[in-house]
Amino acid sequence: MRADDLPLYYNAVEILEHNLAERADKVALFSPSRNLTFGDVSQEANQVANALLKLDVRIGDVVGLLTYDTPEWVTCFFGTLKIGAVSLGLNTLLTPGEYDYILRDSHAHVLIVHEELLPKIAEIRAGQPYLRHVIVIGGENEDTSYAKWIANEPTTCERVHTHREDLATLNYSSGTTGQPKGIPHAHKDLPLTAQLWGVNVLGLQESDRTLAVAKLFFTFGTGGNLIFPWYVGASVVLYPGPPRFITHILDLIVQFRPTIFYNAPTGYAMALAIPDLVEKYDLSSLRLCVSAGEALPAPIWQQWQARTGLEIIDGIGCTEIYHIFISNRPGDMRPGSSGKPVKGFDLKIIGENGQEVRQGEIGNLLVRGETTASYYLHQYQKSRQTFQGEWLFTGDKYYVDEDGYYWHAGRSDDMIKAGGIWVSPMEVESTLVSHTAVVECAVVAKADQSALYKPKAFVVLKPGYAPSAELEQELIQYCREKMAEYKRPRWIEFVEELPKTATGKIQRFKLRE
Ligand code: 3UK
Repeated sequence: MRADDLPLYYNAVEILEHNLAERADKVALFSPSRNLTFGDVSQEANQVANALLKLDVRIGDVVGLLTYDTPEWVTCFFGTLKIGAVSLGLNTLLTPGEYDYILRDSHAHVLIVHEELLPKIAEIRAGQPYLRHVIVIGGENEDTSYAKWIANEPTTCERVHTHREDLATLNYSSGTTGQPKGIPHAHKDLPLTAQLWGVNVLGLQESDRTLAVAKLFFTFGTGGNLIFPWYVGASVVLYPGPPRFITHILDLIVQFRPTIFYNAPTGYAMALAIPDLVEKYDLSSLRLCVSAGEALPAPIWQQWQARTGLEIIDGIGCTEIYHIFISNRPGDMRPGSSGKPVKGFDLKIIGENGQEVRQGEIGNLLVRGETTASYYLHQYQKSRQTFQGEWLFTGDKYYVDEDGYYWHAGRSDDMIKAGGIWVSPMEVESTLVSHTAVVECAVVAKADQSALYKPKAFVVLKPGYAPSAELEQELIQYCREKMAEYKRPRWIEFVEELPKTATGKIQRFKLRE
């Protein structure tokens, strides 16, 4: 399938509404709070659409969505798309300062926020130049509550016939330096990735039921646990809690019996740490597992297979391309590798001279495919470095083995993926140096006992402070409080000085060794 195969005027709300007459009564969405049929979701999404129209939201306007993976995430998402507005899926783990930046940068007019996350917005609300309305999910007694907001809206709404290249979604992704970058995707990208990976690689069918630990605000989650299953009329199970509550997640598998399970490598390692995993949890509903976000080490693949009898499909995707473009596939796997190119995407691996490397050599991975975003919002320079004509510079190092499998070989920048989510070493460093005991520091990725990478800090102390286990714990705790928890360093090594270039730049590669 190519973008040209879609109608010129195509709205991705079609993914929810196609074939609705036949499947109106099928459960589309299972969740701990409530289950909704396709008919229910469509009606509630229409109510959201009508309520947004009343707030004067029009085609191209941005609607922010900051909530856990609850049914409202889904109704607000499709309600936004239906009227041609752009759904900004916000990471629930950010700081008020980050929300402040993103809300300004995206020009969101409306923000729909879960009541538990509202305090982080309340702090920065007053200074927002574009944000006109805040709707609160929960908070039943307030005037701005979601329930009241949609209560009297009609359950039908006319679809805005967007161009297939009109923007549908916006996600922010962090880089080594500076603020996170807004990555806009068009309506066409959603059905395209659904077909190219969801159907062609995963073999999704109407009878499937998916469950993802990866959140809906992350395109790994939106694609895997919403767009792709609904594209074929399959159902989804939503898990609103944090990825570390592995036993809750396993309980959900037992309760809702999904056939496909998405997680990051850390999630599989956590489940494997449960001694009586398969005795305690009935995983027999599952036919496939998926891992992405960071490389899945072969030992985790093998242990999972040995213990559960299930194969994990590891595939690499990125927000710029929306989803997975190199993937293992059922019946064709090489544990430890990312698999082979997904049909519909072209790949090249180039050396420092810009020429393609020979088979087996490591180089920079570039990808070409029709689901790729065109630019980073308000980031002309960064866009030109990453979106190189038809090719996307991924920032990943790769090599290909003699059988054509692609192997991840690190990043070309200093970025760390921990638990499948980005950690910028600079951010952790600036947090650490704000502590009174620290002169300077450098943060790099270090492999833990499961061969998964986590931040490690090398710290130079101020005169008068001596290295100690207590100070190490204090610094880690300090980072926990100042940043999202997953960004904290897991180890701290106190050093006399940091390796630097003649110009004073920290040589992180030396510390990685
Ligand atoms: C790294 C991987 C090795 C890699 C994502 C699936 O992770 C996703 O998107 P992000 O924009 O990050 C992209 C970067 O993450 N990475 C992701 N998957 C793998 N490295 N093996 C993997 N399997 O550095 C890549 O450039 O946060 C993943 C689907 C949608 C996504 N957005």
